[in-house]
Amino acid sequence: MSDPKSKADMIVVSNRLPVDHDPSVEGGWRRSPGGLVAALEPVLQQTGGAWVGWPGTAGLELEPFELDGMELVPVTLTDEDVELYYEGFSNDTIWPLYHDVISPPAYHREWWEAYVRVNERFAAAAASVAAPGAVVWVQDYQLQLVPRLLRALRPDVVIGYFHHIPFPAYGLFAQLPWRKHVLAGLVGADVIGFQRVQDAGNFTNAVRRQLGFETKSGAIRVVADDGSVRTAVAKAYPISIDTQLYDEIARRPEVQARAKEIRASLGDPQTVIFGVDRLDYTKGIGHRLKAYGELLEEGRLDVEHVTLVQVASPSRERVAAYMQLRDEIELTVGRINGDHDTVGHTAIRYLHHSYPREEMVALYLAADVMLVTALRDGMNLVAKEYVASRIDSRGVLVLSEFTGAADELSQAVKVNPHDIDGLKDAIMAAVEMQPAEQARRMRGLRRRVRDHDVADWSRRFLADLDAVRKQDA
Ligand code: GDG
Repeated sequence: MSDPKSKADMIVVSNRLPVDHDPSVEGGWRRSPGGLVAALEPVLQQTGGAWVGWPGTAGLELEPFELDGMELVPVTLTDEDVELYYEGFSNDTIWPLYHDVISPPAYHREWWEAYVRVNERFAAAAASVAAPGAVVWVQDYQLQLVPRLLRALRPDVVIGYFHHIPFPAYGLFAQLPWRKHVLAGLVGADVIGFQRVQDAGNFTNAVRRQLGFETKSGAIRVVADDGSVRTAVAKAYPISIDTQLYDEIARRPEVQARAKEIRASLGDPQTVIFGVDRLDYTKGIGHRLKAYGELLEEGRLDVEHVTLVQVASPSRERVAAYMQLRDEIELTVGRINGDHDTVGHTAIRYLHHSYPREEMVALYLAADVMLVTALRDGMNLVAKEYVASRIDSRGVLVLSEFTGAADELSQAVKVNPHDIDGLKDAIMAAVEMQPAEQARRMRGLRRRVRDHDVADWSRRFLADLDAVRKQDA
């Protein structure tokens, strides 16, 4: 990669750029949707900042370029990097380990070597674009080594890191053969952000036990190889959504009309239950189907009056655990539908697709009950999007206590998805909840997502980084 034209004072580093290379669309770039982009784009545009990331196509070598007031700095990944660093170490080692080993993590030395190599490449790209004293914000578990590598290259910059997924309890984290390297990578940052207080606690505990550093209420005394000492801070910054945008989309007449159309196309059942997740074993889709299937079996729910719509968006389709999960889910859906469908009514409308955001909001508006039954989830934005879309203050959110969102969304119907009987009772309580009670809970939930949106999240994180910068200066 050649040196970018100009240096930036604010830089975001993430596995993916906020745009995907796609020669079939005009201009050659398709914007990735999502909260992170929505939150950070205005900040980068104001500061003339840069975004370092992979453009989403293996082998693509591109010079840095400008898009909508941001400098985009593409990092090249070969086919082999994608297989070993991304699908391998990131998604088949770290992802299952950090989600409480719901699926067994695989530990392969050549995956780790690729992870180190690619993290070095990201750190070098960030170092080349950073102005003196710049603020660099690294995102997520694919890049845990970047803070330390970047600090070695550029001791002048202020480094933040945000971890979007859970940080596991010590007894699980300790399995990782490269645990010391990963922790040393992360404490290279000045501020290390987590979704939940519990994640930050698990992290500082691991740092104490593996690196021997003293920690006190989130402040970590980091001792470098040369004996010099600095302080890093580990703290919770629960991420959120662009609440205003969901509210606005839900008010559009065409979206409300579409919600009615969806219900009609399902045969206008009394109750529409809805789930939407990436097809991932962390999301508890199988547990949800089991509970729903038993309720139909026992006659507590009747297929003439209720339908479950399950959107499972395709995800990580080249990783073996995901292929197996898809087979299991589709077998279960087929069985339940085979047992309970009538000619006019279906028990589960299963959709293995991705939909535009407007369609998602229409589905949120069409859903009387929203099921979020993750076995482990950093935050879970679907829960917040459902609440933000319910401008009518109706609908019931059933929410797993193992999501970050459960810390904030206290008026949801909380469940332990491992407890199938408890989950069944929670679904029934949601189906039978009176409108007044729905409204009371939904108003409280809406207040929370209105007052804490994604802009508030990035403001809080960046304010803490700015305080470090001022201190250094
Ligand atoms: C990770 C952490 C944390 C899904 N299907 C479609 C679609 N989506 C959108 C949802 C939501 C997003 O994808 C999924 O976000 P989640 O938070 O629910 O889950 P992860 O993808 O696992 O995200 C998670 C998050 O990072 C942020 O820090 O909350 O814990 O695992 O926005 O709406 N969007 C569209 N069509 C789909 O079919 N348009």
